[in-house]
Amino acid sequence: MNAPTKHAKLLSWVDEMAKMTQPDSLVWCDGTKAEYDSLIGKAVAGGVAIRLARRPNSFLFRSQASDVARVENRTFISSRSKDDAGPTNNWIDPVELKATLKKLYTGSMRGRTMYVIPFSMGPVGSPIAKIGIEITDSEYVVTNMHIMTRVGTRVLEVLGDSGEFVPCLHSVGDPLLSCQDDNGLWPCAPLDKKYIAHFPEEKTIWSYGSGYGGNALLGKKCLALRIASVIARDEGWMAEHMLILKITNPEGRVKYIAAAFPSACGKTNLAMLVPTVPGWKVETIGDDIAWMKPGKDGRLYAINPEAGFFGVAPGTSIDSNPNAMRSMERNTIFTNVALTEDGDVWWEGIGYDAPGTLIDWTGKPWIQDKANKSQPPAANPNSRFTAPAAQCPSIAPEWEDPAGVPIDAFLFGGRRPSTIPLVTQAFDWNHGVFMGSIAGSEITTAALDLNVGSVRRDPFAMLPFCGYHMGDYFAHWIKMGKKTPVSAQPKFFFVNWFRKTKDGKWLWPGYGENSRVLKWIFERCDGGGKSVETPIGIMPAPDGIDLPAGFAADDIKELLRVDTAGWKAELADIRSAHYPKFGSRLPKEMTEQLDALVKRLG
Ligand code: SAT
Ligand code: MN
Repeated sequence: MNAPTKHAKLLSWVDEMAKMTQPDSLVWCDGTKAEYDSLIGKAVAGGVAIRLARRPNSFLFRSQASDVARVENRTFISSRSKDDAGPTNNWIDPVELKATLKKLYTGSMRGRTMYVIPFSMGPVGSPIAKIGIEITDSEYVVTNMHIMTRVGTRVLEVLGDSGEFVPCLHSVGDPLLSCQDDNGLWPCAPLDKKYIAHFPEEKTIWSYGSGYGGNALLGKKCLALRIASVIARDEGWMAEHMLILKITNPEGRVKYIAAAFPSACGKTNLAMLVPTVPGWKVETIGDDIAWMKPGKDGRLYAINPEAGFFGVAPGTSIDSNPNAMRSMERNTIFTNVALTEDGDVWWEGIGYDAPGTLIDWTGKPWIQDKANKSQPPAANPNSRFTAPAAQCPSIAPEWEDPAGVPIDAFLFGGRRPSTIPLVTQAFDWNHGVFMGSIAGSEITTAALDLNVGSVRRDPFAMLPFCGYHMGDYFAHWIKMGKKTPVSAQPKFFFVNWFRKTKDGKWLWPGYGENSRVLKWIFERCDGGGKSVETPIGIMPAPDGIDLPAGFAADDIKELLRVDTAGWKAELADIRSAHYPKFGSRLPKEMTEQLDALVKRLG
């Protein structure tokens, strides 16, 4: 096939990668529906995908047990100096890692087709968007990239003959040596052969051995967060692990909120929230990633670089997230969910019992046994739906505006059964950066070397996604604040939907009721909102939150209480265990914030 571009650097890179990986054939992806249909057809013929009778143009893939999630311990930031990767990333010397990987890639595409996917992160041609080219030997990757990014000829047009692109090499690391096709088995390499490698100085990604999610759809975490965070640092903008939502009050005034939470805190639910406060409206711009650049007016303008949702299926139901459920009614790829007898999907927490005998995510018959608490789940806990964002009923009309939307507020949070109140506003930008830097979730199940009750810090929810030293990343946040005029700065809020009573009951209902907290945040951004100043920040006055009918006065009191003893323990932990990790690269502003807060607490 003739290459649809004259871009010399691109052509020579593709040629070099083809010589190394030795595919049977090479296809330049055009992003058309015909291409999608033919590649899905190939996956169905090879037995790795199943067409779902009950959902138009939707398919189910089942992976292998070694390939069901991002592999953080096989993910590397391979900067020239180890110090530049920082204490929170795995590092291997780039020369050594490339040599290891070149051996693995040699011949790794034999028997397969090499697809070259030109894709845009962000609306094609937007001044905030970036172009990537992913080379892959996986039809699953191409079809998912069709949904998650903007793929095809339009992208090559914008790239022209000499435009910049991020080269993203991907191989499942499973050449077809003797069989014609995958014969029903998801292709991948064993865990110790998987590498998700980033070369920040070269702005290049090499991924080997996994076909799943963020390991393989390289536009998402690899480009849009790890590599983009490096580019953003160098160019003076921000690549963040944040949802973006639009909130409109009953008078029709609008605010845009960007929010970062560690995994399993309901980011997709918040992005698609259905408010319970009458007259208020929430719409979705994005559910996972925000790229923000200062505009001429000094404000930060954000785009969602993605075009789809790669959402966790279990727990998603008409009650918890009706907009997500409606987004995946058609044109959706499901991965590792269970299959019903009549050709639909099912998962734990979908809101109704399993209808009849299912085929579970491992391909075996599965009959629900509610009495058996240790029954393995039918859907893998990290099973996913890949759905076009445009299908989301709550998508905002301006979600693809190339100029982006101006951000009014940043939210940080985590799962914190204790200490952290429902909502606190930072006094200023640096106090907000401090809040972001200490975010995290409490450990609720004993894992690895972590104790139940201790906090697993996940600064800015970027721990696995920052492509450089996290101390420098904090410094970049501080620098962005200095660049942004105070009047144009978003306000910062720390939120916690997950407070519990001493006997383990949720204090806050969450889901749509979170709109009550968003309302107060909106009012604060608008110069109102009944509030009180406390040592830890600005908090709602006792009657500041518009509460659900019958909400217990004691409960809201507890949710808005400043737990001085809890905070003191928290700050001691930050001082002794969290901040020292960043060594001399921890900006002094962070310790200043810590010292000031200790002093205010008395
Ligand atoms: O697999 S992804 O990285 O795309 C999603 C996630 O794990 O957060
Ligand atoms: Mn994410």
